[in-house]
Amino acid sequence: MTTETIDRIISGDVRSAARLMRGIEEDTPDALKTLETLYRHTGRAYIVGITGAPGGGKSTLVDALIGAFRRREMKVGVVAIDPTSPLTGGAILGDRVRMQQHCTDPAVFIRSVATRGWLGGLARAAVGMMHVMDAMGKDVVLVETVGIGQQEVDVTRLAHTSLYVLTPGSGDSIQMMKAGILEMADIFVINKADQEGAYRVKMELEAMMAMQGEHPEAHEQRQPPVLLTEAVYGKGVDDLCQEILKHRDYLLSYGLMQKREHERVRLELAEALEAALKALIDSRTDHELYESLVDDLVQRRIGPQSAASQLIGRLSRT
Ligand SMILES: Nc1nc2c(ncn2[C@@H]2O[C@H](COP(=O)(O)OP(=O)(O)O)[C@@H](O)[C@H]2O)c(=O)[nH]1
Ligand SMILES: [Mg+2]
Repeated sequence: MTTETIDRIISGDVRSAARLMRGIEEDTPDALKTLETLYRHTGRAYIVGITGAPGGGKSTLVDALIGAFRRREMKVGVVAIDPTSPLTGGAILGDRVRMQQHCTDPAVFIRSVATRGWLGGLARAAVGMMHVMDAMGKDVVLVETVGIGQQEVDVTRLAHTSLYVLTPGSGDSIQMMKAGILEMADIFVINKADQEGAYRVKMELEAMMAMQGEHPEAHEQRQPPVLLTEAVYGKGVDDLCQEILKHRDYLLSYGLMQKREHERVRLELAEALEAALKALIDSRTDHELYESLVDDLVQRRIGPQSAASQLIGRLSRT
C-alpha cells in the first residue's frame, strides 16, 4: 500500500480503511507494513473497553453508547472482539445486527474480529483495527470483548476507561472479586436494570469496594462508580457516556493519562515481541529435530523443558 492509502485513511476514507482492516485480519505483510506507518498518526482516540459475561447486553449497550457519543458530535469506532471459534462464526453476526442502527452514519465505523490464532492475549488484529480507527480520526473507540480469561485483562489494560458490565441476580459480583476485576474496572455497569435485583447488586458492589479500601496500586484515589442501565431502552446510557467523559477528565487533570499510555504501549510491545519471536522460532526451527524430540517426549526419554532448551540451543547457533 502507498502513502496515498495512508492519506486516504487519515482523511477518514472508509473503503481504504476497510481494505486495510481486511489485510490486518488476514495478516498480510503489506497490511502490517501500512499499519506500522500509520502508527505515527495514532494516539488521539479515546479507547473505551467494554467487558463482562456473554449475554449481559454489551453489544446493545455499545449500540446505545454510539448514539450518546454522536449526540455529543464525537466520531465513534467500534471493535467487537469475538473469542468464539471461527468455525461457528460466533456471535459476530448478532453483534453486527445489534449495532446496525448506526450503519448509515459515516461518522461511525464498526468492525468485528474473531480471535483466532492468539491464545491468551488480545487478538493482535483487534489492536490493529483500533489503530486504524484512531488514525481515521475517531474520537472514541469502543472495544467490546467477552469477559473470559486473559482477554478481558488485556482489554482493560489497553483501554483508557474500562467498563465492566454485569446483570442483576447473576451472582457475578462474587465471581468478579475472584477474578480481580474489581481492581481493573473504572466504571461498573449493571445492565438489564429493568430486571429485579439491580439495586441490590449495586449495593453489594459498593460495599465490596468500600471494604477493599484503597486501590493496591493507589494511583487512583477514585472509587469506580456503579451505574444502572437498560440498554435496550436506552435508559441510563447518557449518564454512562457522561461518566466515561468524566473519567477522561479525571485522568487528564491528575496527570494519569501518561501513565495509562505507558501501560498501553507496554502491552502492545509485549504482544509484538511475542509475535516476532514466534515467527522467528517458526522460521528457524529444525523440524527434524523437533519431530524427534516429540518422539522422545512420547517415549518419556526427555522432559518438555529439556526439549525446548535443545531447540533454543539450535536456534541461537543458526
Ligand atoms: N431486559 C433487558 N434485556 C436486555 C437489556 N440489554 C440487552 N438486553 C438483551 O440481552 C440479550 C443479550 O444482549 P447482547 O447485547 O447481545 O449481550 P452481549 O453478549 O453482552 O453482547 C439480547 O437479547 C438483548 O436484547 C436490558 O437492558 N434489559
Ligand atoms: Mg456482544
